[in-house]
Amino acid sequence: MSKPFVAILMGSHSDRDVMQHCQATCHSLGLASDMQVLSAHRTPAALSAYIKQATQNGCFAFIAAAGMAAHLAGSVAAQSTLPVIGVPLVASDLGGMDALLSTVQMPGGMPVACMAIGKAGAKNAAFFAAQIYAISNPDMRLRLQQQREHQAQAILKKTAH
Ligand code: RP5
Repeated sequence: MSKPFVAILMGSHSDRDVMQHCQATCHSLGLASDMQVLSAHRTPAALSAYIKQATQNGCFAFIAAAGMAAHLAGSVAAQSTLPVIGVPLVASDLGGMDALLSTVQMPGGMPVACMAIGKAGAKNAAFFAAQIYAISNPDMRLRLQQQREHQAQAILKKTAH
C-alpha cells in the first residue's frame, strides 16, 4: 500500500464479526485500511514484523482489537510511536470488562486511545482514525462533517414519524 492507511489488527479470527463494522466504517468514509489477524500472545514475531512493514508502507495509525487479557493494543504501542486505538471485545464470561481494563490501563508514557467495548468501539475506532487523518486532510474533515449531518437527519426523520 502506498497511500496513507489505518491498520486494523485483531487478536483472533473469532473477533472478525465485530471488527467488520470497523472496516465497513472506514470504507464508508473513504479511509484506506488493511485488516489483519495478529496476536500479541500467539504470533508476537509476526506482529512485530507487520508493525515495521506497515509503518514503512504508509500506515498512519493502528487499531488493535482483542478480548480477554487484551494486550494487543499495548503491545503495538510498545513497538510504535504512531497513534494506537484500542478496542476491547467480549470474549469471555467477564463480558469485555477484562479486555477493557487490559486495554485502557496503560502505564504513563505509553498511550492507547481506548474505545467502548464491542461494536460501538469498533465503529468509533474507525471514526477516530479518520479524525486523526483529517487533521492534515480537508476532504476527510468534510466527509466527517457530512456523516454527522446524515446521522442527525436520520434520527430527526425517525422522530418525526
Ligand atoms: C484474544 O482472545 C482474541 O482477541 C479473542 O478475542 C480472544 C479469544 O480468542 P480465540 O480463543 O477465540 O481465538 O486474544
